[in-house]
Amino acid sequence: MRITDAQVVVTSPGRNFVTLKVTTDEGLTGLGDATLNGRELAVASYLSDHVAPLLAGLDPHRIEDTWQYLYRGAYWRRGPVTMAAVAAVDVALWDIKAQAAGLPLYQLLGGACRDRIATYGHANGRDIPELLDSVRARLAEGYPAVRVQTGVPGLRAVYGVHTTDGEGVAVAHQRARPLVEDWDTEAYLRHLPAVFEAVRAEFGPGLPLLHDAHHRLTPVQAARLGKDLEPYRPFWLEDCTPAENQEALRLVRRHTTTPLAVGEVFNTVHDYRGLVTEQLIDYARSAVTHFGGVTPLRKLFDFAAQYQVKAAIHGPEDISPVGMAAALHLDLAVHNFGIQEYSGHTPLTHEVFPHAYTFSDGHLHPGETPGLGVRLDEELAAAHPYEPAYLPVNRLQDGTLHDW
Ligand code: GCO
Ligand code: MG
Repeated sequence: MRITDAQVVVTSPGRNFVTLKVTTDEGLTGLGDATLNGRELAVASYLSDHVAPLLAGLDPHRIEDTWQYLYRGAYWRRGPVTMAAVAAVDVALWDIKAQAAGLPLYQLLGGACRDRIATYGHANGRDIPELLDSVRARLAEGYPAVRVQTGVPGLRAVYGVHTTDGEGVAVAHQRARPLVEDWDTEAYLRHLPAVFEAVRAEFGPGLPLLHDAHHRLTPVQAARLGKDLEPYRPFWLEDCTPAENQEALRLVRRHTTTPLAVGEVFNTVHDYRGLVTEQLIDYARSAVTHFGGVTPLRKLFDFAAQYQVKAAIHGPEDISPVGMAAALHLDLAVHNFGIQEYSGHTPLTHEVFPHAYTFSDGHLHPGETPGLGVRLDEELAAAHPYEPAYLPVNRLQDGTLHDW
């Protein structure tokens, strides 16, 4: 079998997604997700200008070799644009291989290690009562675990809360320029334990509760937060410090037994090396889409397993159903599975990407369709073309730019 063509499709059924479609001379086509939120066209160009011309004529079965060819062969390694592009090729080739074998992808990864995939959903509220309502809504949808994010008194906007333009329209992801949010770390640190206290008082000790600090704290602030949350037994504290500095987590770890999760902005195993071998984290949260594909993420999870670090694949709405399906096949097949983030997609997105995976009773399953089990409705995709959109930025109250 030979690759005959590779096309990039950028579509915006509510938000932008970048999809690679690889075609073979035997009529099989494979899909890969290359969505990099807010920088989509850079990856689309990387793929169509620099990668697609190299793929024609290659044997799609040679996944590892093609991965090395694109990673080592570019000379310029790592980085989110490169690794999202490499990921799309890797996933599309796994899709083709599994279709050729007539098996769902998870079977080629060693087969199922569990019957279904436990998820966590997002509960957001401008204040505590609104957050409690949101938790109730997630529980009614069946989610077995919930991430809790809430507004901080005195701040206009807080990460995790839908921001509106005053007329009730969500604008955070649909602006020609980034929305500017505001932030005050001390106010946040004072408020969050009360949020956990209220959620525990309402829902009891058994509900797994997660929280995302979104890279906003210094190591000593993160250590204090970890300690302050200990009485409420969080499932994890996510991205407590900016992700580039692995050493920061050493200080955090020394002071708290609150479990730590990182990785959504990591691209390779090298970002994790010290964190895993020193056992500074409990969950590795990279997405298939931003980590170079199924091939390297599987290697990371097998490495992490030796240190009892668990897999918790990043699954926000900016991972397309193609990237989500790839995550689910891996989730089913790795032994050290922790939890899967799942916020779902708009109904239109589900139509653009018809898929075999299912969500019921708070659990996902990739389905039994050969390959990834996702297709692309190209006509519908074309009817919803790219729209410029950025993630928000964050400023302190004196105007200093802060991590978002
Ligand atoms: C999460 C995330 C996301 C990111 C988003 C950026 O834990 O799901 O932090 O919501 O902000 O993926 O594009
Ligand atoms: Mg996060």
